[in-house]
Formats: sequence, structure tokens, C-alpha cells
Amino acid sequence: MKLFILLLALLGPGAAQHDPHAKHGRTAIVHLFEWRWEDVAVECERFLAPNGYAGVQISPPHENILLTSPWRPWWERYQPISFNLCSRSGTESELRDMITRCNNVGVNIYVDAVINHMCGSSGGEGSHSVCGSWFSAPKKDFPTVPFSHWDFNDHKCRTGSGNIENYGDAYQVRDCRLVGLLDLALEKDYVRGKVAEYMNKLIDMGVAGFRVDACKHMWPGDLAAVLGRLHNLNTDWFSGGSRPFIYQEARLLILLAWVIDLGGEPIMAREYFHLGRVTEFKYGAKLGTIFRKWNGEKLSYTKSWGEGWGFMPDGNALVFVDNHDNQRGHGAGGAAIVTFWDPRLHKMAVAFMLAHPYGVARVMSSFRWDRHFVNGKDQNDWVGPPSFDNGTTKPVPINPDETCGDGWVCEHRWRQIKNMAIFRNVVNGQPLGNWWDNQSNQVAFGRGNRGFIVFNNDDWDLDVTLNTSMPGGTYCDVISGQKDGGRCTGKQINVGDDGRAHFKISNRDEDPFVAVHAESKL
Ligand code: AAO
Repeated sequence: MKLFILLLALLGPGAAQHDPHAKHGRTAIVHLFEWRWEDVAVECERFLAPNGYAGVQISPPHENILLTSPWRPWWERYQPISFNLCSRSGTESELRDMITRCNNVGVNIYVDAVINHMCGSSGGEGSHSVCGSWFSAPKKDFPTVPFSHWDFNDHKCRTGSGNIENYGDAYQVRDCRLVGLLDLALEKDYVRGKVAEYMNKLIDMGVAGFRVDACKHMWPGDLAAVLGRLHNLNTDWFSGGSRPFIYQEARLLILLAWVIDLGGEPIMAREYFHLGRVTEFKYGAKLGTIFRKWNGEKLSYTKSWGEGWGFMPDGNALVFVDNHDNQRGHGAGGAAIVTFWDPRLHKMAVAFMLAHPYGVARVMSSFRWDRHFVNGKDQNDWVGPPSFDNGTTKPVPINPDETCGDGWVCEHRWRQIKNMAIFRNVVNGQPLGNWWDNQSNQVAFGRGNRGFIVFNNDDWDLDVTLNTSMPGGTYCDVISGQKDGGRCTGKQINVGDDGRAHFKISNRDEDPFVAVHAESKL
């Protein structure tokens, strides 16, 4: 009996923490990076719910350091000063209002939780924080929490600099400072209590889960202790006993991939699997290499995409094409990553992710900045969101054509991506089938009898008749257009009673791919 209880303790809550608690058959999450809470709330109501997005990952809502050199960098939000829910995106009441309004239309909120550290050791002393809380980095004193120097790890770190110097040493990665960030002592009951208190306040406000920042820098046991203290989700919007959805950010080696990535780090993703899902960084890096056709990669190789490529088990994976770090050269992924700066490739890669059944999919929604490359490095990789001169983040204006203005990219609103988020919902639960490829960069696959997608990433036309297994009829292509009443605004595909359809895609098309599904049928 004891063994059973232990197993339940280990797996029970963990298994439940892999579930995003999506509503109404919705599936994809969108990261509205640096958006203000007021804008998130109205986007839930006017766009995300009507178009079937399951949830929003919001930027860290805690109070963070206020940096002026460089001027208000986006990454100041990854340097907590207190757990006050007051940030560049808005006040606590605006946050509460947004969570309520999004939940009321069935769009979940997932919070980017920065719980491994406080601000940088060079953060100075004073009230230069977004909401004026006083702190002292040199004294490791954060009276608003409160945290004092007892609550940090420096005594455990064995490196000369006090920072992580070698990712090959698991002790350094956990007990030393990540890029100089004051490392919290999460083995202390007091620290675990303050972190859990912060997360529980958000849970009680109605959030559905968390993206755990820098999870590889926390011992799994410490993380488990914190997560074990989390409340169940708010029953105003979630069924009783629901556990918060957890997805853990880090570039982790996985057991299966260890052989492929021999030079990898000792810390394994599987150490965290029982705590929740893990961000699968290989996904976006590999998909970028494939669509860019680098290193001899071919789209036809994705026939075994997912665990067949050595990725973590499907039920543990959170996948994405790019994220807020690697779209600007931070974190892991490198130059292969396909971002909104390469829109044609980005649309294809995101469509592939949304059409394929592997993992929980997250769509990036970015802001534009003036890139300035010197020796291949963007000198402006720090630039923060569209702002007024005083550093206040600008609202997100919506243009008549449903795109966003003022520097907000809104990839999630691009017709091709929005329609593929709907595609993912329509085919949810259907197995991948009817795979076809030309042994180069033209592939096609279906999802049961509910959807079918065809890509042409070769430098010549695709012209082929394929079995879609879909019911006979005329379907609107949701990439070149969509179904609008009784007509298609873009291409249409005729499926015969035998389920076969003819596809002709020029490699010079604006978007050289076609997708149809059960709800785009005339
Ligand atoms: C800023 C300044 C620093 C300053 C610091 C403190 O930039 O110069 O010292 O303040 O004053 C973000 C920014 C940082 C910023 C920080 C705080 O990115 O520049 O520092 O806010 O303001 C590692 C972590 C991972 C982390 C990533 C950026 O493991 O968790 O670095 N991501 C999260 C957030 C991120 C945030 C933080 C954490 C901190 O998403 O936005 O930082 O809260 C390897 C390791 C990875 C490691 C990368 C980069 O990756 O495996 O774990 O990520 O290196 O250090 C191939 C390999 C892959 C390798 C990669 C890069 O892909 O396969 O393993 O190459 O080498």
C-alpha cells in the first residue's frame, strides 16, 4: 500500500499538471509578449475566443527592476524586486479584471513565473523598480517580499565568480547565479512558502497554470516542494480538484536524444517530467533547419516527426517555432530559428506545428524592433516593447484589416496562422495519416477524415492527386483564404467521393501550402 501511495504522490499531481485545462475543444496557446493587461482582456473577447485560441501566456506580472541603461530592456521583467502584482503591463486590479474577462470567454491565462532568482547582483540599491519598492542587490535585501541575504544560494555556489560558468556541472547550474541573477535558496522552507504564496494568489485570481522560468536552475525536489503547495484551480472557472498546468522552460537534454547530442549537458528533461510539461527546444531549432533546408535537412524527413526525432514523449512536450528569447538570439536555438522576420517561412513552420499532433503548441506574438547586426549579433536584442518616451508600454491598435499597428506584430492574427489554430481544433484527437512526400521538400498528411495539409517547399511546382480520406465535396483552402458564407475567398479543393483530391501548388505562391478541414467545406 505504501508503495502505491508513494507512486501516487509522485505521479498523481504531476500527471494532472500536464493538462492545460483548455475549454470548448480549443488547443493552441498564444504568447502575447509584453502586452498590457487591458489589451489582453479585449483581445480575449474580440479575437482569441471567437477564433478558438485556448489560452494566453502573459509576461511576468511581478514587480521588476526598472533599468535605464539600456533603456527599459524587455528583460528587466526577468529581474523580480517583489511579488507585488504591479508591472509594465498594468496594476493588480487590471490583472484581476483581465483574468476574469478572459476566463469568462473560455480563454485560459498562463503566467510566466520567475521564481529562481531576484534581480541581477549589479542591480544597485534604491527604489528603481517599476512600482517604487526599495531594495538592495548588494545586500540581497528585498524588504517588500521580504527576502534577506539568508534566502539566497551564494554560500552553496563553488565558482569563483558566483555565476554559472559551466553548464556541464549540474551543481553550478542549480546553485550559482544565472547571468548574475541573485539565486534564491529554494531548499529553504521560508523561500518555498513565499514563492508558493505568490503563485497561489494568482491561482486564486483564476489563472490556469504557469510557465516556470529557468526551471533547470532549480533542483527538481525544490520545485516539487513549491508546486506541491499550490492550490487547486479556482472553481469559478475550473472543475474541482483541477491542478495548475505547469510547463517548464529550459533547454534540457532528453534521455532519447542523449546519444545524438553527445556533447550535451548532464541535466535531463526527464528529471522534470513528473512536475509538468517541458519546453522542447529541439522542436523549433530542427523545424527552422528543415524549412530553411540547411545541413541537408528535407521536409520529407518529418515523416517520423515528434518522438521519432528523439523529442521527449508527446505528453510531456510544450512546442513552439520561436520564443521571446531565441527570436532575438537569447537562450537556445541559434540562427536556424524561423521568426516573423522571415514571414513566408514562419507561416509554413507554424502551420506545420499546428497541423501535427505532437505536443501542446504555443504561437509567438511579438513586437518589432530595429535590428542592428554587428558580426552576426543584433546589438538591439535588448529593445523593449513599443513605448512612449516615459517608458509606458503602448496599447495595441487594431487596423481595419485585423492586423496590429504601432510595432506590434500579432502573428496570431495573420490569416494563415489564425486559420491553422482553428484547423488544430477541428482535427483534435484525429491520428496523422495518408502521409505522402516526394522524398524532397513536398509533403502532405491528413488528420483522420477531418483535415488535410500539403506543403511545397521545393523550387518547383507540386502537382499531385492524393487520398485525403475526407468526405467528398468542395473545401475552401484556409491558407490562401477561408470560407466566407457560401463561398471561398481563396483557392478551393474538390474532394471526390473516393476521398481523392488534386493539388497544384506553385513554388512561387505567396504561401506555397494548402490546408482544408471539415469546417471549411462548402
Ligand atoms: C540580463 C543581461 C545580463 C545580466 C543580467 C543580470 O542580459 O548580461 O548579467 O541581466 O543583470 C533574460 C535575458 C537575459 C537577462 C535576464 C535578466 O535573456 O539576457 O540578463 O533576462 O534580465 C539560459 C537559461 C534559460 C534562460 C536563457 C536566456 O537556462 O532559462 O539562458 N531563459 C529564461 C528566460 C530569459 C531570461 C531568464 C531565463 C532569466 O526565457 O528571457 O533571461 O530569468 C545553453 C543552455 C541554456 C541557456 C543557454 C543560454 O543553451 O543549455 O540552458 O539558457 O545556453 O545561456 C545550443 C545548445 C543549447 C545552448 C544554446 C546557447 O542551442 O543546444 O544547450 O546553444 O548556448
